[in-house]
Amino acid sequence: MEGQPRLLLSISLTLLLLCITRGPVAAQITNFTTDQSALLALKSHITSDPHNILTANWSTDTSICNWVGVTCGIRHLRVTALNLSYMGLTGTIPPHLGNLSFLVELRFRNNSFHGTLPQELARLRRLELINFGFNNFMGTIPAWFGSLSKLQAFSIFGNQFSGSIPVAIFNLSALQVINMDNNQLSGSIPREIGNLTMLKVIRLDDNNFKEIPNEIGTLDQVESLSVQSNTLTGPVSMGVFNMSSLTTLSLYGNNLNGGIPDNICQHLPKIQELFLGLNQFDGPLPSKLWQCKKLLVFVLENNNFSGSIPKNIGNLTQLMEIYIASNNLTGI
Ligand SMILES: *[C@@H]1O[C@H](CO)[C@@H](O)[C@H](O)[C@H]1NC(C)=O
Ligand SMILES: *[C@@H]1O[C@H](CO)[C@@H](O)[C@H](O)[C@H]1NC(C)=O
Ligand SMILES: *[C@@H]1O[C@H](CO)[C@@H](O)[C@H](O)[C@H]1NC(C)=O
Ligand SMILES: *[C@@H]1O[C@H](CO)[C@@H](O)[C@H](O)[C@H]1NC(C)=O
Ligand SMILES: *[C@@H]1O[C@H](CO)[C@@H](O)[C@H](O)[C@H]1NC(C)=O
Ligand SMILES: *[C@@H]1O[C@H](CO)[C@@H](O)[C@H](O)[C@H]1NC(C)=O
Ligand SMILES: *[C@@H]1O[C@H](CO)[C@@H](O)[C@H](O)[C@H]1NC(C)=O
Ligand SMILES: *[C@@H]1O[C@H](CO)[C@@H](O)[C@H](O)[C@H]1NC(C)=O
Ligand SMILES: *[C@@H]1O[C@H](CO)[C@@H](O)[C@H](O)[C@H]1NC(C)=O
Ligand SMILES: *[C@@H]1O[C@H](CO)[C@@H](O)[C@H](O)[C@H]1NC(C)=O
Ligand SMILES: CC(=O)N[C@H]1CO[C@H](CO)[C@@H](O)[C@@H]1O
Repeated sequence: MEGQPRLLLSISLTLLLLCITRGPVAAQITNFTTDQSALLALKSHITSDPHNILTANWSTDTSICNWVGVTCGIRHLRVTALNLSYMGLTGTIPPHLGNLSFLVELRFRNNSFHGTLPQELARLRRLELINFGFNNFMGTIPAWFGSLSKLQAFSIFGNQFSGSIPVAIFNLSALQVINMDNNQLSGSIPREIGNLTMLKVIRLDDNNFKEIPNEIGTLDQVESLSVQSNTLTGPVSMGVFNMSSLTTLSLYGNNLNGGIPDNICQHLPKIQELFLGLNQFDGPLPSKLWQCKKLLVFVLENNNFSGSIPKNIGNLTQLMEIYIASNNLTGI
C-alpha cells in the first residue's frame, strides 16, 4: 500500500522529464497540476466541512479525477464538472477557481458559501451551467457573467444578491434557465430580456422587482414565468399575456391592477397553471375561459374581479384546483 503512491510519483516524474522535451503533452501536465492547485486553493478556503467530505477525500495521494464531486474529461483529464452540492460546506470562492479552464458545470447548491464571487470566474469560457442556489452570497450580480457566452442555466436562488440585474446578463444568448428566486433584487426587469430567445424558464420569485417589460412577450419558448411575491405595480404588460408557449404563469402576491384580457386563452393556449391571486385585479373573468383547455390550476383569490363566473368553466375537464375566494363574483 505504502509503495504505490511512490511508484506513481516516480512514473509521473519520468513522464514529466520525458514531456519536457515534447511540448504539447508538457502543457497538458502543467494544466493538470493547474487544476489540482485550483481545487486545493478552493479546499483551503473552506472553513467548515462538518461531514469531513473533502478533508478526507481531496488528497494529493490520488488523482483529482478520483476526488468526490470532481469529473474530468476522458481524453484530456481536465476538470469538466465540479459538484459540491449538499455537502454542508462553509467557505469562500478563491480566484484560483477561474483557472479550471475546461469547466462546463459548476454546482455548489445548498452549502454556506459566502462573500462575493471573484471576477476570475469570468475566465471559465466553457461554462454551460452555474448553480449557486441556497448559499449566502451577497452583493450585486457581477456584470462579468455576461462574458460566459455558453451559459445555458444560471441559478443563484436563495442568496442575498441585491441591486438590479445587470444588463450584461442579457448578452448570454444561449441562456435557457434563469433562477433568481429568493434574493433581494430590485428595479425593473431589464427590457433586454427580450433578447434571450432560448429562454424556457424564468424564475424571479421573492424579490422586489417593480416591473415586467413588454419585450418579454417576444420570447416564444418560455414555458414557465414566475414573478410571485414581488412589488410589481400597475397593469400587467400585454406582452406577458402573449407568451404562447407558457404552461405556468405566476404573478401571485404583487400590487398588480387592471383587467385580464378577454382573449387570454387564445394567446396562452398551453397554460396549465395560472396564479393571479393576491393582487388588485378587477373587471370580469375572461368569457371564453373554456378555451384554456389545458388548465389544471387557476388561482384568482384575493382580487376584485367582478361579474359572474362564466358558465363554460364547467367544460374545463382537466381543471383540478380553482381558488376564487375574496373577490366580488356572483354565482354561475
Ligand atoms: C473519494 O471519493 C470517491 C467518490 O466517492 C471515491 O471513489 C474515492 O475512493 C474516494 N477516495 C478516497 C481517497 O477516499
Ligand atoms: C451533485 O451532488 C449531489 C450530492 O452528492 C447529488 O445528489 C446530485 O445528484 C449531483 N448532481 C449531479 C448533476 O451530478
Ligand atoms: C491560478 O489563479 C491564481 C489566482 O487567480 C493565480 O495567482 C495563479 O497564478 C493561476 N495559475 C496557476 C497555474 O495556478
Ligand atoms: C436546501 O436549502 C434550503 C434552504 O436552506 C432548504 O429549505 C432545503 O431543505 C435544502 N434542501 C436539502 C435537500 O437540503
Ligand atoms: C457579450 O458577448 C460577446 C460575445 O459573446 C463578448 O465579446 C462581449 O464581451 C460580451 N459583453 C459583455 C458586456 O459581457
Ligand atoms: C439586444 O438586442 C438588440 C437588437 O435586437 C441590440 O441592439 C442590443 O444591443 C442587445 N442587447 C444586449 C444587452 O445584448
Ligand atoms: C403578440 O404576439 C404577436 C405574435 O406572436 C405579435 O404580433 C403581437 O404584436 C404581440 N402583441 C403584444 C401586445 O405584445
Ligand atoms: C372593486 O371594484 C369596484 C368596481 O367594480 C370598486 O367600486 C371597488 O372600490 C373596488 N374595491 C377594491 C377593494 O379595490
Ligand atoms: C364549452 O362551453 C362553451 C360555452 O358553453 C361552448 O361553446 C363550447 O363548445 C364548449 N366546449 C367544449 C369543448 O365542450
Ligand atoms: C362589487 O361590484 C359591484 C359592481 O360590479 C360594485 O358596485 C361593488 O362596489 C363591488 N363591491 C366591492 C366590495 O368591491
Ligand atoms: C497550453 C495550455 O492549455 N495552457 C493553459 C494552461 O492553463 C492556464 C491557466 O488556466 C492557461 O492560461 C494556459 O493557456
